[in-house]
Amino acid sequence: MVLVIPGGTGARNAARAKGCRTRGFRLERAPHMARERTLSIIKPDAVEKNHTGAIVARLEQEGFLVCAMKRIHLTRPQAEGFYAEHKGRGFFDELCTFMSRGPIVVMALEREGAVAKYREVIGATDPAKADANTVRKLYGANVGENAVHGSDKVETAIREIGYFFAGYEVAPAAH
Ligand code: RTP
Ligand code: MG
Repeated sequence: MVLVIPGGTGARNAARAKGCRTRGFRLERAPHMARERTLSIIKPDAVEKNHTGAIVARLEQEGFLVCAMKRIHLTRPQAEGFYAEHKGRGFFDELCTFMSRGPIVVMALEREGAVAKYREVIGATDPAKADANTVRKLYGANVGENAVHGSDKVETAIREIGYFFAGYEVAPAAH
């Protein structure tokens, strides 16, 4: 049987000191979660409603570092380029019209397991199906106007951050 005690030797010794049984168990370090980046967009609907500050505050509370941020107004070709993977789908035209109708706020966010954690915090694409207290449940109107975008994979995040930011514009955590 495997008993995972996070934190390695120090935590393991502390667990033994507290009288935790260790005989018969194999003690292992918890898997390390990598520090990642993800791209966040506060979409035109949420920017129009002045939800930018509340959404950024929520993301910081969830442990994300905002390492790049800017407010921009996409042209329609820029919106089409960003969402090129959806070209040919029924909602593509509507999506690009929506994303270019007003200013957006784009951010590169950093934390451990950023891509999955961010998607957990924003909730399902359709706000009606999103869990309570997720960003889309709180601020989204419908499946199209759903307040925020998030990268779906680490590789996608790298491409999406590069779509909006030059390398020098992304400031990682000071160590
Ligand atoms: P996003 O890329 O914006 O973070 O959203 P997502 O991964 O949750 O959803 P995705 O399938 O990638 O769709 C991209 C965006 O297209 C709009 N959409 N409209 N009318 C519709 O059925 C429909 N489906 C998707 C949404 O704005 C969605 O976030
Ligand atoms: Mg997506």
